[in-house]
Amino acid sequence: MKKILVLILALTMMVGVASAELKVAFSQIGQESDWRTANTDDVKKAIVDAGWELIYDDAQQKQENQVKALRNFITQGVDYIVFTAIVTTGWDDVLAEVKEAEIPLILIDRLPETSFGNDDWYTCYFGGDFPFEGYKAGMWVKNYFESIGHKGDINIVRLSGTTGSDPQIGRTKGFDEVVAANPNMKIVYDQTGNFTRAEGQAVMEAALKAVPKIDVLWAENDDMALGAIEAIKAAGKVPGKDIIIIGCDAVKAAFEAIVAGEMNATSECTPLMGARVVEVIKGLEAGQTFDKVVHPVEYVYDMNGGIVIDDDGNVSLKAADHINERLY
Ligand code: GZL
Repeated sequence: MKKILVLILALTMMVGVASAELKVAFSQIGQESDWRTANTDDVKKAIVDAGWELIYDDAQQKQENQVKALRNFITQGVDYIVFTAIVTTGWDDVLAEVKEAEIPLILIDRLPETSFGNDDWYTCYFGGDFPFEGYKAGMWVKNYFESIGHKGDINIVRLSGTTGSDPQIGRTKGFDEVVAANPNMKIVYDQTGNFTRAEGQAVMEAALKAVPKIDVLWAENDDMALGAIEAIKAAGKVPGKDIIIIGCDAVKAAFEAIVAGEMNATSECTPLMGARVVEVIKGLEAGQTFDKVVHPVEYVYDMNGGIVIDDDGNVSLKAADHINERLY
């Protein structure tokens, strides 16, 4: 009996030590938005809470810094790499080196593209369905204006995200599908605000000077919408009334603006990816395999709920009913 207890204790200690020795590297884009901060905090906390060693790099919005970080991770001999790519292209060489080093690559948030012709260079991806997020935003605009009996054109200003990033490409594509199907929806001004409040405010200032009549602001993230609201106020207009504003991400600051009447809707994109990262690493350690691409369920939140947002007839949810559960 004593021998069995000693064996169980030894095995427990071995598993414990093995798990603590895992080195998990995380290449993050930067700190450009509330969404990014929530994403960083959630993933870092999950890795540390799992008892693993975290090697973290903040690329400060520069692709070249992410390439350097990935090469450093290889040199350090990490066990896993968690990676979100600031833009979709320009990764072939370094991702080939990661594959060569046989380090499992767990993709979150933004997907990079490669010319490898297969998908065996990464383990799995978890992140928003960006075209669908944009599509739902477009459907919300279409159906909201129908619900208030609007007649005639709907003049839309678009603040797009970081040019060439997966969410910018996807959200623009999805929203444009709705515009193509509804000739009264007109994109009258279209510039990147690079997912930041400051640039969103600056671009909206220019749009207000250039466009005589703006009905809608569609911002591809909430931070740009919140920056634009300051420009709209400075121009003597009432945000949420003179100009209907829909953002993307569904961060708490957007819920607060909607409840305050200064914003009208936001298409959700969850930043909470830490649990999935830990689930995948623990599963891989136990020999499991995973679906290549997994998207979380995501909603649209607005002033009153009830606006149809997709082809299945799903409707928006009232932001005020969900603001207390929003932790970021
Ligand atoms: C989307 C994410 C985007 C957010 C922005 O998954 O990559 O980057 O929508 C963030 O807020 O800057």
